[in-house]
Amino acid sequence: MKSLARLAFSAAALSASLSSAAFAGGLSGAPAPFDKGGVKVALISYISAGDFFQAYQAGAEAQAKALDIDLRVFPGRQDAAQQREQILQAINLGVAGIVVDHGLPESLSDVVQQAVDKGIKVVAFDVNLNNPKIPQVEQSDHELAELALKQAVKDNGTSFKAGYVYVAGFAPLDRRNEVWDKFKAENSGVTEKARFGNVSDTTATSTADQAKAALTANPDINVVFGPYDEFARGVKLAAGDLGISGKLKIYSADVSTADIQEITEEGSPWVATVATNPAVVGAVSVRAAALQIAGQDVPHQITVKPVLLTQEGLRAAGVKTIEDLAQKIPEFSASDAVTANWISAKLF
Ligand code: SR1
Repeated sequence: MKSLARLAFSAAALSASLSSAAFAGGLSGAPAPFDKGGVKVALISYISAGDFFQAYQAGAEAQAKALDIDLRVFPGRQDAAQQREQILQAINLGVAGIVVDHGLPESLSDVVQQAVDKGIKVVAFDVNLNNPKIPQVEQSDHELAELALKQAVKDNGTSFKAGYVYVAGFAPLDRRNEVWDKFKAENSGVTEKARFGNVSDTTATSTADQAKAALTANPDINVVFGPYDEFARGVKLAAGDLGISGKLKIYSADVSTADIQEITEEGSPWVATVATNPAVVGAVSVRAAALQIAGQDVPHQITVKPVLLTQEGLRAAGVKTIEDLAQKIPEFSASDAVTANWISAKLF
């Protein structure tokens, strides 16, 4: 309930701040078809549960509203067959653009090719569709993992016993995993004692169950690298239940208002995360579709850079919410990726 209220508030705030750019019947001074308005775009997600994906959707909706786009949101339920079906439904709806948010490339490539062949402009966020006509949006996952691990070394030195949370097959997690593999190869004092993880509609609680077993079997683990906020939440929950929060340090990816509360609370083992504002990433994805629909150039690789957020830094700056971050860190209020003079990209 609390998180629903928070989401509603964020979405309303985003929409309110953007709505002045659009008016019924299109955008003044925009290229066709945005001068007439009502351009249909589909947002087709593989995962909808969790703070990251809800905020990403809220940002996409806010940017769509500012562009007078009729955004059709297809909720993801980690179901590859359903996501394929939704892409076919979007094609039949006559959308001008499709944003594909996560998913399994092997079950998507032929249907997205059908969309491209029909002239529909497709954008991929965190799913490798390997198609020269489809721009790829990502959060610079290599840099994200490097920043988190650099902080882990700063705090713990180059010798520690690690727990690692990973599920293969998700593009951002696979890219972060490449950095973890390299990091271990370069730091012989770091031992991966346990690997676990789960991605589902209950990622945090399922990961907590696995973390409990892993931490109990390996009481010498003192660092956990869990580069997804739902993973970090699960490990923190397990550490609390086992009474070992004081001897563990968790390094993650992503941030939300709820995450900030968990990171900064007294005695929290979650000491750092590296993150973008997911609402900004959602807005960038919609802009990439809009620019293509308007016939304007879009780079093939679109990156929204993440920022290191430490427990110490958040506490010292008195940061309590994502809105606080947006006030203090320019990258959290807007990205200059894929903008144009007819697009309002300022979110907060
Ligand atoms: C299951 S993949 C989860 C990741 O997707 C997005 O890239 C977020 O950063 C999250 O960590």
